[in-house]
Amino acid sequence: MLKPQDTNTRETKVLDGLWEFVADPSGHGRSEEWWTSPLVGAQLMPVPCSFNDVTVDADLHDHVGDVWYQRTIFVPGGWSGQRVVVRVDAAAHRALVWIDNTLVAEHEGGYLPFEADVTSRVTPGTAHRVTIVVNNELTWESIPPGTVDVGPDGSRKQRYQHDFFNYAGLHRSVWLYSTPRSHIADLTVTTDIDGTTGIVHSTTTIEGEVDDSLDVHLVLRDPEGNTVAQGSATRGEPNIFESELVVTDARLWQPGDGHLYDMTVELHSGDVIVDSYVQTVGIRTVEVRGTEFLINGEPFYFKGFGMHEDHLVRGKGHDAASMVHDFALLGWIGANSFRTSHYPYAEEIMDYADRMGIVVIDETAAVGLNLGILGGFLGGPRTPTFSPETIGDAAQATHLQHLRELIARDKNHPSVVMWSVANEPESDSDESLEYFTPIFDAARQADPTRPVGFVNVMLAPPERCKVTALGDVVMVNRYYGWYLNAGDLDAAEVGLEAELRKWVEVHGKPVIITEYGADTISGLHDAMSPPWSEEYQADLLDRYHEVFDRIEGVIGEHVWNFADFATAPSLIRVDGNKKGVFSRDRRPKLAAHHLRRRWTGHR
Ligand code: GCB
Repeated sequence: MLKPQDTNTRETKVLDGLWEFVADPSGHGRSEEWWTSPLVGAQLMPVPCSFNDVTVDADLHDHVGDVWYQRTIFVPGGWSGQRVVVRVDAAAHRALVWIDNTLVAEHEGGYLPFEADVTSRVTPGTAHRVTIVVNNELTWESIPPGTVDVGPDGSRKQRYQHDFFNYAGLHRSVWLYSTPRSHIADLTVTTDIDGTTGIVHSTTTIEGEVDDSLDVHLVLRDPEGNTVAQGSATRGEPNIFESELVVTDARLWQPGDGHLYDMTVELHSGDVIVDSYVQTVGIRTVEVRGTEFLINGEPFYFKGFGMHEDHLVRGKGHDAASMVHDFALLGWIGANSFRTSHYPYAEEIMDYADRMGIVVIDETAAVGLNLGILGGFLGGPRTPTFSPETIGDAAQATHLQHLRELIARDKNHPSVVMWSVANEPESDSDESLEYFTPIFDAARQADPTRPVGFVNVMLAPPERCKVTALGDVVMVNRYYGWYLNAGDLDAAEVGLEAELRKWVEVHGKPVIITEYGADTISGLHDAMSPPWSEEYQADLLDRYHEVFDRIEGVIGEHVWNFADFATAPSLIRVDGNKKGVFSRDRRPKLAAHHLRRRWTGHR
């Protein structure tokens, strides 16, 4: 799905700002058809933003169910004759959209965009009412999963297995945009390198009135605006055009050097430009060979973090200032990569990663597919995860749809070097293998160019994990020295080293430690380095690094987490998860300085 943009044939209108908003705790809105008139008793709510922390209303903070957003939009008169589209970048976790009294879109999944062609529903030059109902319930059919407990008084509580707060609302921009009726509907770009030559393959899909007069012309320009390659595409099927542009002496997209070309794709009918779209292109290759992860044929070592979209007040609402600041901190500390733990991040973040030369492991929202974690760590019986009563066919269908939508959105980002299909699911049972086989197949079918993996949990060690065999890379989260051997870094070091060696030996694939870390209270210092102190976090990371450096086959380290983040209330979470190397307001803890020394050589 193409991101909206302004070109000589397209126009966008971002609908961010304050919307009318009401929570619907009794769930009457749908039967009372609240979209048919102005919302009663509404307050103003910022978009994009999670609704949970903006006010000081505890009921709204913990609200489970529907919330309603509404505003008036004005469709520019100049859009007459154009195709008009409404697009929602993210509505957590599902939404319905009405223009005036007509339902125009419906979407499941909180982290990916959806849109609707509303040309026949709007009149350019007039105002219309847009109403969006957003529902935040997590169930056995949603990704991520969860359950809703209903109390005797009808009150509802959301339960979930994952360790971050279930923020909800319109987390990213809402757009109205125009395209020509016959338009470029999709683009898929893949790149190859042959010596110093870059090859850019692209597939352009068009929709609308598809007649024989149409053809597609492409021009690739460097950042200075010089044309480096151009050509016409070959028509395969009536609505699909293929092209290959060859760039001599190509400057590659590389980690640390986000060199991007602009590819202007024009749909022509004779001399008339029917539609145009500008796609950024980074020329690079990705390959797994033995225990190496190669970018442009060179071994790459991942240094960075698992992150979260998480900020004070805004929750998961996207904000450009915070994004630029977080990337500045990634640069300061010497990180070259991150994982979009545990869901797809805003498209603006992916664009910025392309531009900054930051490598991304792009993860689905499949987190918490594991009902055995608590029992497993406490040594008790483990509840099976994959069953008809819990995570079964319905969740798998949601997962597959979400994965395909993620790849459709992010396939053209050079920064994305791998798909992570899930975080810490149950992975040592036959049922887990059965569940994940079609998921890996779907990822490879949707994108044959990138490695695929999933993130393994400590309860499924190398000899027992059945799902790792499906992936190209081993990704493991390990908490020796925290959930195991707390306070004993000598024992932690021994356990970690033995296990990592086993992963390399048993699977013979590159190993990335996608999580390791310790909860740490900013400002808690102690000469004896006990758990929760800044010294302990720094010491633990240093110990892990000594182990990583001894093992060939370990090709990456992503500390958990970049910054402290909000979670559901729990006795092991004091004001959220404190494993950040930066506090929630982005101040470095002692460990940040250790990492900076390791990753940049800075003294
Ligand atoms: C994990 C999870 C992550 C948690 C982290 C922790 O393994 O993947 O979501 O936040 O552990 O801090 O417990």
